[in-house]
Amino acid sequence: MSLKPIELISFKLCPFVQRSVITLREKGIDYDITYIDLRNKPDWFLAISPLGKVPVLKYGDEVLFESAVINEFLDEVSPGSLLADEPFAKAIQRAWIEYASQVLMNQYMLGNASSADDYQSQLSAFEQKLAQLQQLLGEQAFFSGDALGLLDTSIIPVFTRLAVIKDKLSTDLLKGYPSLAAYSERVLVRESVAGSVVAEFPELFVEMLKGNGSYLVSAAV
Ligand SMILES: N[C@@H](CCC(=O)N[C@@H](CS)C(=O)NCC(=O)O)C(=O)O
Repeated sequence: MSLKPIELISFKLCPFVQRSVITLREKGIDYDITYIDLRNKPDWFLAISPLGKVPVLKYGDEVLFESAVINEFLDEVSPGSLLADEPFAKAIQRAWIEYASQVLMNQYMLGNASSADDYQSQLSAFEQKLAQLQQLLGEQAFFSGDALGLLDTSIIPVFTRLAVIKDKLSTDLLKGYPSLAAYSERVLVRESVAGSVVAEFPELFVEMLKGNGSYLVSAAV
């Protein structure tokens, strides 16, 4: 199947866009990427994005939004599949992809918590999710099973950010989760993942946390 030109509208720090970039790269699909500033959204972007959110995928003259939907579309129009075949197994993967969105939101709230109390309550919610994720992973190499799938492309942005928090802020939030730490090492070195964020991502990410008055940065907890 020949594809129409693909352009992904992105914000350099957005984990939801990163999901789609990983998917594009895992599937070997050619794409262009256009970065916008979410604090100053261009009119052309507001005209095509129903919720004013990235990612938006331009497919020829048409427009698609919502990262999980974009990823399934990309998966369907390219060879091979990153989702399970069997309907129930596929449904479970979709359910956990939705769950992964909640983990990303939780991680955002944790990073941007500005008081010790808020940080602690976000941390306990985040750790509950890490425990559930570790249980879900079990002995598997990937959340999707033996091979990386859409569930992985949806959750990996969490690990990209945890690695920056560890390297730049000396806080290892995966310390009590050895299987997740091993998973993180396994996936972050993949070309599709390493190339899914801009080279200056770690600095930009820490700058954003600082700008939001992050307790994680100020207390170097
Ligand atoms: N459910 C959406 C979430 C996308 C989202 O929240 N994007 C954020 C940036 S990471 C955004 O564009 N926010 C702009 C705004 O809310 O004004 C998806 O999965 O694509």
